[in-house]
Amino acid sequence: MGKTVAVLGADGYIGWPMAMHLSRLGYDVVAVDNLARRGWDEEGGTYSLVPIPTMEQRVDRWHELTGNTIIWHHLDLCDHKALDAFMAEFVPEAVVHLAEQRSAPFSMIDRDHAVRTQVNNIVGNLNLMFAINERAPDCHLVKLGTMGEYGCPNIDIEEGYLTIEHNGRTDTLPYPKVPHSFYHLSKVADSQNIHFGTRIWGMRATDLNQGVVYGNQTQDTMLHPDLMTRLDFDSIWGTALNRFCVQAAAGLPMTVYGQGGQTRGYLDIRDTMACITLAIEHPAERGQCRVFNQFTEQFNLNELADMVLRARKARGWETTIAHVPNPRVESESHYYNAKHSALVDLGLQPHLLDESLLESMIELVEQHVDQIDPVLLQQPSVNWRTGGNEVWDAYASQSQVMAATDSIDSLVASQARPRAAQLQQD
Ligand code: NAD
Ligand code: USQ
Repeated sequence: MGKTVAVLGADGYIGWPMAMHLSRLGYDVVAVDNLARRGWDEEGGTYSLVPIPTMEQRVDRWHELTGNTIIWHHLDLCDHKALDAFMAEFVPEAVVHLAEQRSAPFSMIDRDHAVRTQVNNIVGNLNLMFAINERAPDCHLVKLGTMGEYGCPNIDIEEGYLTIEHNGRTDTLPYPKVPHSFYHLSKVADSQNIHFGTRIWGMRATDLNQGVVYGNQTQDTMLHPDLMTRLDFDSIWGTALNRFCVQAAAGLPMTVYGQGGQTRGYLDIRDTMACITLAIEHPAERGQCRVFNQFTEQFNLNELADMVLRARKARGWETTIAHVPNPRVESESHYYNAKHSALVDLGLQPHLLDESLLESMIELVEQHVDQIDPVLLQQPSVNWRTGGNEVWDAYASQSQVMAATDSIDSLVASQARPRAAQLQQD
């Protein structure tokens, strides 16, 4: 009998490959999700470029191909009674908590989306902490935070804590945070709550401040098309590198926001699998709130766009870059030096972003190029100062009309589908 690990957010981009990865390693995996993300896609007319089957289909296919069982559990972390019963039933050794609203632009659409993001993320995380404390106090909470919690300070970023000397006295305190969005702020609140939980209850916790993840292929997703994970490319859910690869494939300019000096930490999805596994295999002590910066390389946007341009040029394909007005409020030229040695010290062997990885991303995108909606791809629909714009309004209002005619069950159970393509036909 293996050790039980609950993967929360298992229907998501990281969660599904994570569930398979741990299952292959011999863990008894319980995959949890409330399918909220499929609903948010319906709401905004967005979709995964790579079609993704339902959770039922995914776990069935995984079992058929490997003989391994992933238990699928539909559950909302904001439903504290259901979460409490879940923890009492499974008493997992570790919980990998990925189940949050993860888009910065989504959180900046308007008051409603900021509130929904913070309530979903902060309340879900608090419910989980209480359920762990009451039902499985020895359980190790492995929580996905984000590098964007720190912002871009003009000093080196440490791994979670900073030793400060002030007026002749010295202390080691949580690193000061200047986050990028209401979404990133929700992660800061989670980090504070987790830190407090380790102090008052002796909870074990690892807070993984992750950079931007890229790539779609792991050992397990490549087994069968039904095991693929999602690929977001629109301006709400698609991260810059995904968007650049898809824009280039569609023959459109890559949209670098502003000057393009914005620097972030990045890592391959295979390294995300490895980092989370390392955290589980080397658990935090009771009462310890460990913070690891989870990324392997840092790039600015101009460098990322140049890398895509060069990879395509090697194939003889032309690619252009457009510096568009920045819809976000952020520094476009700044110092950035974030430490990230703790996971390497535990044994992480990074896959760096090279041409072969970019080639595989470009190839994957090429296979689905006919599914691209150019409006969703190209036009930012959220501005940090003014919120959702006319692009957001157009897709969201169409979505409401269509939702009125669809049953909610068919919406969440259906595979992500090109709603935008349907909209264009209307
Ligand atoms: P995703 O949106 O693809 O997946 C998140 C999943 O969580 C979705 O399937 C969603 O339905 C589920 N979920 C949300 N709220 C829930 C709730 N209340 N109860 C149950 N399920 C819920 O996101 P992702 O890219 O896989 O990211 C996973 C985690 O990693 C997030 O916490 C995100 O903030 C963090 N992260 C992601 C990246 C990245 O580049 N993708 C980088 C840093 C940190
Ligand atoms: N950007 C562009 N062009 C685009 C899209 C984005 O220049 O077409 C810029 C943004 O302005 C920003 C940078 O790229 O400066 C990063 O934006 P992003 O959309 O790639 O990623 P971000 O919003 O930071 O969020 C993503 C995930 C989030 C995670 C975060 C890690 O969606 O869940 O927390 O990466 S981090 O950036 O380290 O905080």
